[in-house]
Amino acid sequence: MLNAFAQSITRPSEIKALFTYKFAPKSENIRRHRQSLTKDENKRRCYEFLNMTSRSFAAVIQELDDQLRDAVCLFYLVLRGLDTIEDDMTLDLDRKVELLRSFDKVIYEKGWTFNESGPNEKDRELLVHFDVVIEEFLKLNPKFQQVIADITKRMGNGMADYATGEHRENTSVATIADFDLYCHYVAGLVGHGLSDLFSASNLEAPEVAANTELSNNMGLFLQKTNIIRDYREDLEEGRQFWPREIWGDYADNFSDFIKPEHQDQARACLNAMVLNVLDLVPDVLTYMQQLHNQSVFNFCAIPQVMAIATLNLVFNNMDVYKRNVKIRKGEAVELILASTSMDSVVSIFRHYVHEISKKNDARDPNFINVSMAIGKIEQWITTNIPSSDANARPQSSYLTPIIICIIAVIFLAIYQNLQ
Ligand code: IN0
Repeated sequence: MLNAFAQSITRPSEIKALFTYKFAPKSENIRRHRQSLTKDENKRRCYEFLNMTSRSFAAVIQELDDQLRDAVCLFYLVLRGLDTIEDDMTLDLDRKVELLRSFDKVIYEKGWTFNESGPNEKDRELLVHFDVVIEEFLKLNPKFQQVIADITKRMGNGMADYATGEHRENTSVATIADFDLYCHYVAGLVGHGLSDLFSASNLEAPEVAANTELSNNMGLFLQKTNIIRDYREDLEEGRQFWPREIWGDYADNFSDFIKPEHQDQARACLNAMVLNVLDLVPDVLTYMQQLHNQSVFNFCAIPQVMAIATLNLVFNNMDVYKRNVKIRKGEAVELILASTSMDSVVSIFRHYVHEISKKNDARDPNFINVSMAIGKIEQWITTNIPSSDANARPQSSYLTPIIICIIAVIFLAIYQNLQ
């Protein structure tokens, strides 16, 4: 925490946010939730696993209203289990594929545990004690179980198809269509599942689940931003998720981008990848605009504003090819505290898109396309957010001179009368 303060020492608003976040009184939702955990050991262990897998996001899940909290917690843990098997490069391919294609059955198998994960798999413990998760899953309302099982089946089979290279030539994702399909399997389907859970809980309207394209693009926006951010980490682990149809225009080999002699091409390729993600922003904003429940809105908005902040951070940033870049903790906390209304989420997106446009260099081969993508976002905002004009061009911008003229005229008149 201390180095979070150090990182944000020159940014008072982030320091203020870090204090507020640390010492803010816990919400009624969290208090009631914590109360219920004292009486349910097995459920308490599930939320312990959740906190283990992702501290900051776990807090957002626990802020969800009672009708939805447990279903989303277990959905998250089941997906983390599937992810841990997919990511495990030590597992024998046939064993991995068999597990991925049957995981939607595994979650109904009381007592099932798995201790074949590689020793350095981050969430290995989750699978070693997966019987705890299954026990809680089986207590869920069947309508929630059905949604989670359906998504687990489609994602497990999608991951298995990719693991067996059906959509790949050797190790890389070839076309942009492949790239979209892979991101659909590992993140788009999460959007489908969450929208189904939101509607099944009656906290959101059935339309939210009906519009699967929007739900899908909520996931793609997060996944594609992560894939750009994690270039170096993935390269070191022999993984390539950037589509050749994009990077092939800038280099012969995917690893060329870390070589000094390929810097200009590397920069242009990075910005081309960001362009591919910017096109998803209008759908992301349209999805969030349809949400009515405050806890669901916060749950959906926080990862999205983190992603647009990260997209701005990676745009034109050659550090991406050297190391894993991350937004400051202070910046992240400020975003969490600000993502509670559509107006503030829109002004956050507008801020970071504006930052990107300031870095968009006319010598960059993607300059025009990036400008157009930014134009489309600006257009979506002025068309869909009536008040947006308010905070677009501060009223004062053209009113002030008028008011000053009027005051001057009045003074002149008074002065002449006094003469
Ligand atoms: C998520 C998503 C998530 C949240 C809300 C609405 C969504 C709609 C569609 C798709 C995904 C949605 O959010 C988490 C956020 C998260 O875990 N962030 C990490 C940081 C990080 O970079 O990993 C954190 O520690 O804060 C997310 O990234 N994913 C996810 C997984 C399961 C569920 Cl239920 C919701 C992972 C992924 C791959 C993007 C789907």
